[in-house]
Amino acid sequence: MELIHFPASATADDISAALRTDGYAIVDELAPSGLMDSIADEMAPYIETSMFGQDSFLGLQTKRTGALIARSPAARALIMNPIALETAGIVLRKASTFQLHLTQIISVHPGSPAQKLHQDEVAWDFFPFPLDYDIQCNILWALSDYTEEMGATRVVPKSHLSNRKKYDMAEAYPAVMKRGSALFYTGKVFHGAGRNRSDVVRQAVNLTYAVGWVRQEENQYLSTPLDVAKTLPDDLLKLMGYQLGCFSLGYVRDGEDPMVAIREPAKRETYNVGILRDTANTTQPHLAGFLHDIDVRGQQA
Ligand SMILES: O=C(O)CCC(=O)C(=O)O
Ligand SMILES: [Fe+2]
Repeated sequence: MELIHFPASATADDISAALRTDGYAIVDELAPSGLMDSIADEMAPYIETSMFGQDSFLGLQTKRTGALIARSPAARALIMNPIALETAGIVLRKASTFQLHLTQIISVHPGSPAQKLHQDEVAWDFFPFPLDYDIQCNILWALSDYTEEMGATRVVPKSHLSNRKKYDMAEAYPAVMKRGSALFYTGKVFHGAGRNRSDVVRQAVNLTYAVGWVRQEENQYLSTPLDVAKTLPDDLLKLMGYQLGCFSLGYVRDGEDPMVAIREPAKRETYNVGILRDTANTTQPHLAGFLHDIDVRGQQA
């Protein structure tokens, strides 16, 4: 069996529909190769000095290199890829906000055995999230080509649809793809790095988005020093978590939006449930119900 591929012209609707039915989608050569070159160049010294994993799950012969926003200006463009963001917005639409969960280059060295098949959402304390609520939308962007011999990530199609917790490697298929291609997958689908039986390093840029009400796996506030954060555009800062989740999550000072840590606003405001109105009216009846009898200063109910 071959995994399903989409051309780079695929829409976020196409990709999110595949995530719903199959739990994954491969989009061929979605990122320009020049952008992948820049990320590889900027990250090379950090990859060089990164540590190998300390357990066989993370990979004794696999390096993980993070803090891409601080270390690689080019990676910021990949994080803000419009199709990636639009897809994450659809997959995570049941939450009032979504955010960047982690940035990480995964380098699977020759000789590395296959990684145990797993669901990425176990990161949240193995909490059994409902099958119909997506917590995260993941992307592995191929930084090297991705062949089966090199340890292409293996995916178990449709494994996000059931509560079954164990799959055989024979049920997982390799996401063979060219450099710059993107493997999208949900937090529920079983997958794992393949065995690298080649003599080259298999590399991917793992960028994950998650709903705004969970703890981020990579601490975005400490990974990007404040003086670097102050040079970043608002849309990237919001994605990193410099925005209120739901209506009060992540506030600073006197109930204020965390963006005040970056730039002093023209007008000071406290958190308020009014910011839910946009999302509540569309996809979230439970929020609309909560809001209907609440007055917000300066806003019509
Ligand atoms: O590197 C890969 O192919 C997948 C890695 C992975 O699934 C993980 O570390 O959670
Ligand atoms: Fe994973």
